[in-house]
Amino acid sequence: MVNQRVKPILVALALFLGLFAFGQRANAAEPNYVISTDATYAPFDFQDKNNEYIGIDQDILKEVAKRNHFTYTLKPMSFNAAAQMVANGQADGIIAGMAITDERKQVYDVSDPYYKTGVAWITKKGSKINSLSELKGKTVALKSGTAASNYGLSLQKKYGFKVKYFNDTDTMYNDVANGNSAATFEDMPVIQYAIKNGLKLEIKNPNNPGNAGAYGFFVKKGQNPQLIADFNKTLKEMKADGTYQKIVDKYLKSDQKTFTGSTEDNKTTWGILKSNKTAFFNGLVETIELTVFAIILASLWGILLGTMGVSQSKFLRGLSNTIIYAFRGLPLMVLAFFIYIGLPGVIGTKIPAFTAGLLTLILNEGAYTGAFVRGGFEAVDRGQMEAAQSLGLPYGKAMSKVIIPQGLKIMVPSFVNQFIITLKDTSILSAIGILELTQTGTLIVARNSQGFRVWAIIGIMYMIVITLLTWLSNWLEKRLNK
Ligand code: ASN
Repeated sequence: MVNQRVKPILVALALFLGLFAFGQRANAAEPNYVISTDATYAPFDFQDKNNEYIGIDQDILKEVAKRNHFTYTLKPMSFNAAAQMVANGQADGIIAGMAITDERKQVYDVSDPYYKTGVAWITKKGSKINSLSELKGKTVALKSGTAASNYGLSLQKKYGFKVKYFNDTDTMYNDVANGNSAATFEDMPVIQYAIKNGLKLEIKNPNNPGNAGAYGFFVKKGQNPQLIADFNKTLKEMKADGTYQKIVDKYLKSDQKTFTGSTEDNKTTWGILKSNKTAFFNGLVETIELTVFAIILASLWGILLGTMGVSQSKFLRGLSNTIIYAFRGLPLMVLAFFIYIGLPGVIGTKIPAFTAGLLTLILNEGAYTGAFVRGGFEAVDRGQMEAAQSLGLPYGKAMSKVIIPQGLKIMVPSFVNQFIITLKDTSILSAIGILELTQTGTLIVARNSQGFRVWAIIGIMYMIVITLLTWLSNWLEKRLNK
């Protein structure tokens, strides 16, 4: 598994260096479809207590795949990123409680509608705000990229509220429930389900949803017509043979806890740890894998950049400076989105999330490493190089025998620092749906609403890994300084 993941990194690095011929060979077609989804959108898309994706959407999709003999890889992430993945060709289709709108029809092809929706406006339970005009000057929480948020925005001028964006529905709900935002806009079936399951919010327009419409399954325009045809055919069959109704009833006629586990499991820290042990463990492994690969590859890349930065060639120095300047200047998340969501649309090759995340870390951390490696070499006394050369050592030998060993010693504390930063930076990659520790935490909180306990557990897990990493680095440092 690891090999398969690392190989595309090398290919992607080659792509970045302009060796496009390399990239073409890696362009093997996926044997199955890639379908993106919203990571937390109950009752349509959410995780059960065994971390399996379930919900009305997921059950329909499973049935479509089964009846049409295809397999698929599911990519759960924020809705906004999930939709962009399809628009950019990173995913073949999206099922995410996604409303059919005219704007979306310009970018996507869409299936027949499969579920009725409309936009609700929502406040905290018992809030005295009863009309939209009372929102003047107050803050409204919206979820990036959604139809409900566009609807909210269309009312903003008229009612004079401020807006604040979230990436997922649960965090947005919490912001209103905690009283930070005065209201929010979200789809009627989604908020109704959450309230039924105990969320302390209130719908202000229960009988009068905005932009009434329906959900559909989307693919990129002009691509995968077969997938749409399969979906429509199966949807019709399922409506006729009762499967569709069974799926809907399964979720709407029972409590969310039936799927996500008892409150007992979720109430105590021990219960949370026990009932989510596999998820925590897998998240931890993913974080460690990302960190280890990133540390090794970014260090190698950084040492190369730093060495280029002190070389005799003006061209290599310029190149090193430019690369360091560019990748140090880019925020990590922008780089991750660029590689994962932007690049595939241009090069026509899907990049797995892990590969994209690792490449992001290598480029970003490598640039920082390059900068301190260059500085470390420069810090070695100039006289050392002159002395080595006057003793007859050629430049290369003088570098490898005299300058590099001394420079490396100077750099050791910076390396240790960079390793720890790399570990912490892996959490940003949760934005592209990598199921590392932070994303694991987000999904568990979405299920049990125990933010304090879950984030405390996740925080402690990071601290343990950071402590181990620091010990290891200190040990290495001592050995190097002997
Ligand atoms: N209901 C949203 C939309 O149609 C999608 C979502 O939030 N999962 O834009």
